[in-house]
Amino acid sequence: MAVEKKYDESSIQILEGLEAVRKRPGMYIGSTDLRGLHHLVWEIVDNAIDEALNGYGKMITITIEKDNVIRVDDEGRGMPVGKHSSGVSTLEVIFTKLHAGGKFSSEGGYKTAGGLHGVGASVVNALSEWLEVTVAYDGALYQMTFKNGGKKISPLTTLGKTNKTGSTVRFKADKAIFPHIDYNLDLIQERARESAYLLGDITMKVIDERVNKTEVYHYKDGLRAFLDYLNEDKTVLSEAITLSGKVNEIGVQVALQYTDDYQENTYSFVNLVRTADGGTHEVGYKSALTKVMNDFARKLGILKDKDKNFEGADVREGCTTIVSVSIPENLLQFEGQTKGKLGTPDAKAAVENLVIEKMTYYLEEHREFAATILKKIQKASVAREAARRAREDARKGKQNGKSERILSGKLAPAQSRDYRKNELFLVEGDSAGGSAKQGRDSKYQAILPLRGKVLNTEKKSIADIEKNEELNTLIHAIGAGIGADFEVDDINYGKIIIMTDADTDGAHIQVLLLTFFYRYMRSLIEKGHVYLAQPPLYKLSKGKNVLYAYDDDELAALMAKNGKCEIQRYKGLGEMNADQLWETTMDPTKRALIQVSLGDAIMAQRTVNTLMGDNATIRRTWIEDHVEFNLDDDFDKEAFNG
Ligand code: 28G
Repeated sequence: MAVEKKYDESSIQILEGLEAVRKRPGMYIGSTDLRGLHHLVWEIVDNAIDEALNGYGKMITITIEKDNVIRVDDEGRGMPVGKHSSGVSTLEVIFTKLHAGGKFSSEGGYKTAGGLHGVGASVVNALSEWLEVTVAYDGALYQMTFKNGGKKISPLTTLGKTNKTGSTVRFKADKAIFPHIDYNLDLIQERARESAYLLGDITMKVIDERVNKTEVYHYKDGLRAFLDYLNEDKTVLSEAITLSGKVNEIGVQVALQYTDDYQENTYSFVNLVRTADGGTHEVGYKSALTKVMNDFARKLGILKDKDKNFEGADVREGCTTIVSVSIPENLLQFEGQTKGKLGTPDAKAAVENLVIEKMTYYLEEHREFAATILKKIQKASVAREAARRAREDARKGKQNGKSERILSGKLAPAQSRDYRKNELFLVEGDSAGGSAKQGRDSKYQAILPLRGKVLNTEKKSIADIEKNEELNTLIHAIGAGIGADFEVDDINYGKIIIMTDADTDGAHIQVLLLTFFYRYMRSLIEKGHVYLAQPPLYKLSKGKNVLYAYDDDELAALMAKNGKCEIQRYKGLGEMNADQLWETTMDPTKRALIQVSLGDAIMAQRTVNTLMGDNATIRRTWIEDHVEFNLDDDFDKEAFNG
């Protein structure tokens, strides 16, 4: 009797645990927006990867089923179905007890950093409308199901016999928790592809049953293949260099390759998970490369005694790098709001020592490569110095009225001097710009119409950018410098709002502007100052009453509610008069802005590289895959590229 009572208590405790997750989902998965929604997928996939890394199962399949149900299959040993010490099955513990799922350090395998908080399967269960786990283990197929945030609805049932082993998890995210449930295939494919590159001989398969698409990712060449993929639309200047080794307890893998781009691209990973905000491993790599290149430049006489060292940015111009480290769980430390930054101090030393040693050796062995790359670095250094002098002049210009001259006739400024309340609207086209100027709240809202196409900053040097009239105006309007000299504290506007038509051209302008901000004013995005305006797609009129719909779902809902009305589809902002534009898109009390995250900007920049890179085949494939939303406005790359 006493024993039974104990089981009761423990099961009550378990349910309370999951209740806590439902009360404060943000504590466990960061947020309940699309990022948080996808976090559910990563949690389950990470467990499957752990099992594969322990040596069981070579294939992991992620399926997006028709009604946004996620299914993950692995070919591992199968989650244990036997009794746990608490009396219930281990399977039940994994899915109902906080922190019990997922990261099983006791097996001594390679542990994934597990995304944000690494809390695993039970959190996914807690945030699901229903979840079903099926295990093939020891000749039999077992199943257990849960609903309403992790309440068990069936005990462990045996479905039949099998000669396989493995686990399958299917779940439907709870709409009471996630306001918008729509999985992003690109994002899931991207993550699966990254994992496959980093894992080497494990296959990741992604199936989207909503659109009948299947992709299989398998790369036996690992990081080298990853680098090929990252640089596939660029012109490379060197072969791929791979460096790897183990320093103390930390495994380090680095792959780098120079291209003729002006941008640097560094991708870092800790235990297979992308560290979007870098951290100590990235710092170690960067300082090592700068040191090695400077030392070698002096050795070859490219830098003389009197010359200053090259800066890190010069050394990395055009260089694509992957830094991947594996760190034992007891040394893992993450920092930052989204825990995307590695804090482990030993990781810096490990990467730094390894790169200094192996890269020096590489340069010694490849003198010709060394000389070519060092000349390129020198050119970058000279150009950067020139741009810096020009910027300093521009800064002085701010005092002597140069900015005012650049902006006059283009910017309709706000009256207020309070940058926190001020908003800068970047508006596509002169006619919409005119309506925006008339309709705005001129106390706090400034309007900058964008006339021509926006320059593709991925392919331009900083000097080219400052010569471009459109971007130069934008730089002066924001008033906080550019590039390494950008000072987010000096901005003239708390919100920079991109307002374009809801068509392909508008999307392209957004993508180009976000790329510019990402490359040259990154902290503007990081600090949350960049937004996208959301103009309505439809106007519904019924007599004197006017309603607006912002997407097709909303249109359908409004039509169902209001019966017969007259419907106008807006082709662009220019079709709205000043009052309508204010009312639907600019009025702070009514509008719905989208705040741009760093992840959005990275996606934008990736899109620009695909659409405007050097490789036409990739571009064609991308357009075929993505440009189905607007077949009527055809995509003109040349016109767009300006
Ligand atoms: C399908 C989607 C996600 C998993 C396994 C396999 C085992 C396991 C998972 O054990 C509990 C704790 C330490 C042993 C381990 C099976 C040993 C023997 C496993 C997954 C028990 C966790 N047989 N496969 N967990 N350990 N796949 N896929 O989650 O003592 S989780």
